[in-house]
Amino acid sequence: MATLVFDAAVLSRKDDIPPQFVWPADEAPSVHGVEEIAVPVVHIAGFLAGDGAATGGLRDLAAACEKHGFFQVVNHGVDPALLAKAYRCCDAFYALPLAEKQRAQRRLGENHGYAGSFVGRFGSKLPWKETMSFNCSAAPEGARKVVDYFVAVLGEEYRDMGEVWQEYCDEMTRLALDVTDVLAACLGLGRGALRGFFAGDASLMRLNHSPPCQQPHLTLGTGPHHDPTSLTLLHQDDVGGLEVFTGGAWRAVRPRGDAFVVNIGDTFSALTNGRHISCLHRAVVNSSLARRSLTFFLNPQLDRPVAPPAELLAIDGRPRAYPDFTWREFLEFTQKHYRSDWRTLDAFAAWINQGRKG
Ligand SMILES: *[C@@H]1O[C@H](CO)[C@@H](O)[C@H](O)[C@H]1NC(C)=O
Ligand SMILES: *[C@@H]1O[C@H](CO)[C@@H](O)[C@H](O)[C@H]1NC(C)=O
Ligand SMILES: O=C(O)CCC(=O)C(=O)O
Repeated sequence: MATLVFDAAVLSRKDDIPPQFVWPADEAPSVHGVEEIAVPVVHIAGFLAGDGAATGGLRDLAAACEKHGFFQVVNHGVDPALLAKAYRCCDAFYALPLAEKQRAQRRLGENHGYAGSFVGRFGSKLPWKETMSFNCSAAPEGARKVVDYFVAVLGEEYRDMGEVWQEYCDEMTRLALDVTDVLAACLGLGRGALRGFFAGDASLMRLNHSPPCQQPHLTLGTGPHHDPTSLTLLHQDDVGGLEVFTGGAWRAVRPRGDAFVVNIGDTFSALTNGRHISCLHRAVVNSSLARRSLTFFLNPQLDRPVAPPAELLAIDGRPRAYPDFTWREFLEFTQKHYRSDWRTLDAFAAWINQGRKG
């Protein structure tokens, strides 16, 4: 298979983008732009303090989770200085010469490392971006995981960068678990009802960088997909570009510096017996500005059975929507059998129900 190397500095100046990056007309972004989506904004600190105004918004939030699974969180307690530091580290990493970034090269079948050359990806429609991904976990043995990873793959000079991402990931896990409390309330469960499910989490952090693109309407920074993961906390820079497919149309999520965009992933949807929805989303690119987004994916421990809490099934009264599975199995399924699209969870459930063959 031919290796195409994603060299941001070269590609961003090309008047005609290589054909591998050209998406079919029915998937390419509209030249006219799209309408914005108004998603609920949850005040995390207020909710945790039991503030009536914050908890009053839960009805809108529950409705959004049952319709498309996207919302934003503010008053989330993440220090703006940490976020600024994270973007500086993101820029510093992507500004490195290609060969330096490739020292962290992500290998086929792995979920961590630098990906800029898209060897072995499903399909030929390549996203206009480079990514750097790494594991993180709030489990005691995960406390130094991020720093250790940066030092191990890139060297001692990257310890400070690793420290920033360690701190950022620690904050993301804290915030993601706070968000599970809000979602538990939406589901009629007690506070903390979903936290235990994520003990010993196998979470993932990904830094996305889409350089400027001279033909932004032919390509996508991130193709349409569902997140197979549990909860995604995304911060996009002020260039914007994140879009959600809901009500039969793509809609843009306007960037908001003080907010994280949260979306429900397939695994969380299964945990709620299908009550909360995982929705198709993508990102478009810009002709004059590089676009960056920082995505944190909360995942349970690899071998913990994903099954709705008994209390939820009792409230819900509906039969089980999905068979029991583990995150390890689902992750492997998305890596080996099936790219993440809108049918992944159903295809996976069918594969389990047919005896996990193939
Ligand atoms: C990262 O986590 C995945 C599972 O979530 C695991 O398969 C992989 O080996 C881990 N990699 C590192 C470098 O810790
Ligand atoms: C690029 O970003 C700027 C600033 O956010 C915006 O005004 C412009 O419309 C964007 N262009 C494209 C092609 O997305
Ligand atoms: O490019 C983006 O900001 C979207 C990222 C995303 O959806 C993902 O990494 O799953």
